[in-house]
Amino acid sequence: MNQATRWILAMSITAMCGGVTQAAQLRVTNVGGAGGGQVQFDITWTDSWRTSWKESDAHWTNWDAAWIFVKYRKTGDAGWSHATLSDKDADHSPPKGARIDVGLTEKRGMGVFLYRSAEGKGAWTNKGVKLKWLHEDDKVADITKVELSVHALEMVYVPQGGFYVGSAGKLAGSFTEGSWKKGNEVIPFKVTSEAELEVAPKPGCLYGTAGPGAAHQMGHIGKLPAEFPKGYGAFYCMKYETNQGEYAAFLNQLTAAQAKARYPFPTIPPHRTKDGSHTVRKTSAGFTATRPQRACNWVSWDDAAAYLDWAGLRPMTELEFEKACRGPLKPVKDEYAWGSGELIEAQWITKVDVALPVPYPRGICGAGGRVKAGCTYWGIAAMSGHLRERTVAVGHKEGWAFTRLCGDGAIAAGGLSNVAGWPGPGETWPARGSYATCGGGFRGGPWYTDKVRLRVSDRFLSSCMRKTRDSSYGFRGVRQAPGKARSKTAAPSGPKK
Ligand SMILES: [Ca+2]
Ligand SMILES: [Ca+2]
Repeated sequence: MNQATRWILAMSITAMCGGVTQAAQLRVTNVGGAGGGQVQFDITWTDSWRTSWKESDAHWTNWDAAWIFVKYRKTGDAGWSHATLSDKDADHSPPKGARIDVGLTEKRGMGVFLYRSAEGKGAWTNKGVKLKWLHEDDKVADITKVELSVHALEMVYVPQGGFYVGSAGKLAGSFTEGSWKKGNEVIPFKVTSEAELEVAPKPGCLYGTAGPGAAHQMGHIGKLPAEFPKGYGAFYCMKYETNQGEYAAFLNQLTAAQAKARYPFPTIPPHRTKDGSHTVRKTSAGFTATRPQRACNWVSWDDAAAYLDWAGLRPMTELEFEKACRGPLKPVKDEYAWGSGELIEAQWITKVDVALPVPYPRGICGAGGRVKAGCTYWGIAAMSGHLRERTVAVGHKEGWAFTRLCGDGAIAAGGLSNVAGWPGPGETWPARGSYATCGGGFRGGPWYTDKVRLRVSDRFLSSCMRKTRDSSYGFRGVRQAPGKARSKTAAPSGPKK
């Protein structure tokens, strides 16, 4: 392990909040069809929470949730299909102490968020969850005659509210307020709504410190549309990078042609597989991962986009990335996702298997706990370091076509995502050296690089992407929160003066 590797976060083995480090795990069991077209199952995961706290005269509430979606296969189908769930929250049956909000893509129920209705933390089990499947809409007459599969991903609620982008320090292409002049310190810009936002080197506008042409450029000036997710509105962000077990489950439910296009292993150069970091393999029993909890590397943009479309999620924007890391706090010089400029002890994904970090938000752990666990203000793990995050670029015009449209659960026959406005596919990007300047990019840095690349506001490679796969490339998804995602008793989350 070289010096650079040591800095980088990844999976901190440090126990936090006095707890015992353990493998964070989510399990769905006892899946079956119930009466009335309902899909029933049990779900449990460790280190769940819901909490409220006060900061800078504002009250905040956040929680973690499972994003749950259902796939089915009829006899003779080549691949699995996405089940259309009822678009009405009340049609679903959460156990006592839980809430369910439906996530829609256009008007179709793609999945649900299941989360705590009251404050608490620790292991959380829900038995007998029932989701209403509109199976007749999917042309399934009898749900007991099809195979059912329930998927669940851990996510974290990032509440509505203003936040800053850009921070002081030596960064590549930080965002800045538009009155910034070259040679001066970055001026953090506050995002205060989802409305159209002017990007220009003028006072009151959003801009960046790298001009056109750079891999971390602000290559386009004009009005960033209202539909482009700015991070102000509430959204859910995956707690961890997509893991290898989740990716194998995805491959197993595609058609043979789709799976072939999305299976990384055959494309990994033999000398790069020696580290054993990527463990998804095709076997006689289907795709399996011998290290299912390990974050999924060796994925291209096209792989990530296809997974997110299939799961009913979407990529995050650069602005959402900074909100998910920093929360409502003022930027700190040289800060990492854990809210300080100090480096933390790290483990290297490809060399050791360690327990996933136990992330809790600021309201539970305080500032010191965040640093120890390497998690963001809201309790999201591994945003700085570990595998690179993928974001939709503010700095390139192609990214501006992105709306909040999420995946619809189905990908194209050839294995690509097919959601209007998403960057890519990679084959459409022009070659520019070994990187293409395009509407997608990287944030948060990988485990092995210069520590500067891990900083929240560093935009190195934020406006360009390699088309290929690499050991440091991972991804995670987000989804805007359904409108009613809030407490029954507390005020709506977000700043309350
Ligand atoms: Ca990361
Ligand atoms: Ca699709």
